[in-house]
Amino acid sequence: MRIEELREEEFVCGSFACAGCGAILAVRLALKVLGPETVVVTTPSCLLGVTTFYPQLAFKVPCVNVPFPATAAAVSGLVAGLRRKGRENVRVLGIAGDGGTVDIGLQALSGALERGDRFIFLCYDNEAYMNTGGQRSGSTPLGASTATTPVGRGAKGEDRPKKDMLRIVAAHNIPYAASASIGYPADYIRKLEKAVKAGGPAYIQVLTPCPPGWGYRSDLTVHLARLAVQAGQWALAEYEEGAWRVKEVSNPRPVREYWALQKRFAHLLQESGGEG
Ligand SMILES: Cc1ncc(C[n+]2csc(CCOP(=O)(O)OP(=O)(O)O)c2C)c(N)n1
Ligand code: SF4
Ligand SMILES: [Mg+2]
Repeated sequence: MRIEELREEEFVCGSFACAGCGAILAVRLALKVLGPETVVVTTPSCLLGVTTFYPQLAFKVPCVNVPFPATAAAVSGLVAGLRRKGRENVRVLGIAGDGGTVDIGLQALSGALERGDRFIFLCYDNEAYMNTGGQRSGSTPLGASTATTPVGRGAKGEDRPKKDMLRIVAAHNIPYAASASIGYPADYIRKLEKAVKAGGPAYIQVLTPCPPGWGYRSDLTVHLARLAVQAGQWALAEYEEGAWRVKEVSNPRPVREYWALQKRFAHLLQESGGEG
């Protein structure tokens, strides 16, 4: 499906997301691919906060909200319930932030992947716990300054590398797992389509920049989502039927170009004297 062929119908609209929120764009595109016969399961996060502002609900498809660690467990239950009712045509889409996926949601996700049910799990990765003030998560990149990995005397931001969640998921030998970026929407849409067609669990981790959390101008979201790939800070990878494919970057950019646009990396530029 090309971008021009996407449904015009919106399945998430009227949210309270910040201007330039990458997460809401990722979810909007995902639902345009999956369509109206979808149930969303989601969990405490920015997404939940900005879409379920009582009495308003921004989702136009059924949306089940569950406790923070439980997205994938609830997904499994829904898949079983729909199967029992003979409604296997309904797609179940679990959505969680990076904290809700790579940290607190990991155990439930591992169990669900192991059971082999047909569902799609979308991790929108803004690389920190944004809804609660930008604390580091297992998905925060090395060196990033966050509320809990500050920069100051004796502190230089996050001191551990980003958790390699895609490999962890792939180690469950599921039919399909991929990383994507909202800066490459055609690639993202193609991966969503593959996830829909997968004969078992499918996982997509999509990079979704966050203007207040990363400290950049809200009109730069898509630019940064592209630059992350071009500067080697985010791979567009696919694991399909046991084989890996990684998209080659045709126009690599120096990492300092990526750092320079975000407050969370400002100290790295000062340290390197601008050398990236
Ligand atoms: C068990 C539990 N612990 C902590 C919280 C508080 N909490 C709500 S949203 C959130 C941050 C979620 O981070 P992430 O999953 O990365 O999504 P984001 O907010 O970045 O979109 C936290 C810590 C909670 N609701 N439940
Ligand atoms: S804080 Fe970031 S992730 Fe949360 S709504 Fe705003 S832009 Fe989106
Ligand atoms: Mg997050």
